[in-house]
Amino acid sequence: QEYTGIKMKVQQWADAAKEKLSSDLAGANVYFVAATLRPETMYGQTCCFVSPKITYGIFKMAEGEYVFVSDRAARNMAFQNIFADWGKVEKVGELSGANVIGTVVEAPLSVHGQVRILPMETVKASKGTGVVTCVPSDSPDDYATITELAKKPEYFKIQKEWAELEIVPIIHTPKYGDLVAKTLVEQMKINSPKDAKLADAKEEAYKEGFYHGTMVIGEYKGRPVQEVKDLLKQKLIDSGDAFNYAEPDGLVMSRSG
Ligand code: ZZB
Repeated sequence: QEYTGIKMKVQQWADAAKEKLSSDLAGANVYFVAATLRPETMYGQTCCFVSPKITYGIFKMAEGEYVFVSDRAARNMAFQNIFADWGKVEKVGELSGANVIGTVVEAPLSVHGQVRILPMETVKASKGTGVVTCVPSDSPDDYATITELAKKPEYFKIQKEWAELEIVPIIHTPKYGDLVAKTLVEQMKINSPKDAKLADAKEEAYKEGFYHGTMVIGEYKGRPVQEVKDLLKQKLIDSGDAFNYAEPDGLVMSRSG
């Protein structure tokens, strides 16, 4: 699977994270790296999800530069020229997802500029980096989760307004309009982030967005998603805001996941 790793630079750590981090990391650049298949949707990021149940590591990428990802992702990254020394993983810290909720990060290309780290219970430790950027306009899972978070902020130990950033249209499709994920979640009567129908909604959103979607924002406004997906990915890579991150499929990886 070939992902784009989006670098979301920490602006302000949550208090619980600050207490646990070593002081030499305080002045360094730390990036939450979100693995995405849809770089063309980055304009619509409204938060970034981690699992409160996963323990993440902070790994050295270059001098003064660190990434916040799962251990499993770090092991993969070490063999993709993402870290300084081939095959070598240098872990400098460890934090549970629960400790970083509320952290403020930069969201490259997003109309919102900065967003919060929020909890998502359905993040899988066995896929990507364990960090998932939230695009509720085009990802049904994200729409269902952000809706739930805004409904029960006390339960999730967040501030309600962190989950209420405006959902702006990114891609128009003839079938589902400008907010594909919202439309699908409503049409399919999905009421929970754990609803099994989300798998079908995701499949449908991928297909419609890719084959029939047109950008309604950004420098490629008016152009088909199919034409601009790779251009936007390259733009993020060229600006230093992203890198390619691949992972092998199949038995070996799923066992070690
Ligand atoms: C932003 C985004 C915008 C995404 C969108 C999707 C959509 P797949 O297809 O199963 O490989 N993701 C990444 N890692 C995880 C994880 N560990 N656990 C749960 N979800 C994860 O899934 C790849 C997509 O699932 C990624 O692309 C990421 O969300 C999420 F508009 O990034 B995406 C219709 C989907 N639209």
